[in-house]
Amino acid sequence: MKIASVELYVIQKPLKAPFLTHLGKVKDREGIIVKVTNKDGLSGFGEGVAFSTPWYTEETVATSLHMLEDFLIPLLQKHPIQHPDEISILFKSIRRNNMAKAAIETAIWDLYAKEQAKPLSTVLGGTRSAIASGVVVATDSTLKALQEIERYLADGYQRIKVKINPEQDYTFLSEIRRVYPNLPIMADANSAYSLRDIDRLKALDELNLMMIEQPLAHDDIMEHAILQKEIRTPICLDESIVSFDDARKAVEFGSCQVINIKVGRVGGLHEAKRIHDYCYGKGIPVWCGGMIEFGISRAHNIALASLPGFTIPGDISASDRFWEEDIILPEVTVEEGFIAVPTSPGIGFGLNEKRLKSALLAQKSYSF
Ligand code: OSB
Ligand code: MG
Repeated sequence: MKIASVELYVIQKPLKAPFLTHLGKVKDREGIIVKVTNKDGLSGFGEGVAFSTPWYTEETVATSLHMLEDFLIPLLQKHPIQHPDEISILFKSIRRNNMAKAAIETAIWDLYAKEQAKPLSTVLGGTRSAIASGVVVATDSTLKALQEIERYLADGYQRIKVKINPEQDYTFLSEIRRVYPNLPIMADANSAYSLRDIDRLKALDELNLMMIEQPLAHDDIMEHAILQKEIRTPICLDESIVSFDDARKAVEFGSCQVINIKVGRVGGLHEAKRIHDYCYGKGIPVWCGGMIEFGISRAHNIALASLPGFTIPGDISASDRFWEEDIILPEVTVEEGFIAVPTSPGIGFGLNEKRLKSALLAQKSYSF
């Protein structure tokens, strides 16, 4: 691969409606779009999915920019690569900062797939032509949640995830379960509980949830193993899994029965695929998590979720779940509960230059 330039676009757009968790509210989404261009003028795109503030992980848009500008782009300038798999080795000298790493790694995967004239899904080993789509309801009112669920089910979504915490769990979930006795429901706690809440969590067993996502601390593996022995509902880990080794340990210790794979959280597609391959071999189902993202990251998620181990509908919803207008063309759409996996080279979606421009806060360019 002969990289000629890297461009960074910092963008910001308001969400259609605020996204509420017990950790805070996301109203405006800031993000980074990375464009990597080769000597032949082909371009690949990636997206930095860190938020403006460090509520979900320690990274932010500003720390991502610092890492990209001062460490990651200079490393790439110094060390030409032949294949995107080499990037994770190159970036090993920099601790964590996984979302910054993934922003550029994913752009290089897209470019690589375009150089091969193959869809990214094919290059990654994907086997599906369409992926099952799920959606997240993030509100603090039962009535609003029920209204949203009704609308999303009419739109065809196959599975609903709701955010829970000790102030909004049993009563909230049982009301949804009463209205929808057979709906596939997941509950995501984003670390709102501790082992002292074991009885609260046990009480959820009767609600027939598909799983409970990240009930305990964001960096915990051990206590989730203790909790999983006490509850019947499968535990799914999100925040706790930031590397292949975390996934391996969580499976070995029995900390979870399901893993949410997010490309940004684990540092790129290479690591995401390693986690997938390991879980697939062990019979641990995985699904693709979401980051309230723009269309570029959404496109990478679609390619990843086409791999055979992604057997549970992920948090990959249509562009119009969050945006009046997304920054890609065409937009991501859900047809009868499925998103078609593109068959054109790379991620299979182009930038909507006009939309990008109207959302632009800053732009930087680096030549190689
Ligand atoms: O915990 O999965 C999460 C959004 C931002 C950060 C963390 C999470 C989420 C979501 C929504 O739950 C994912 C989406 O639909 O984009
Ligand atoms: Mg989560």
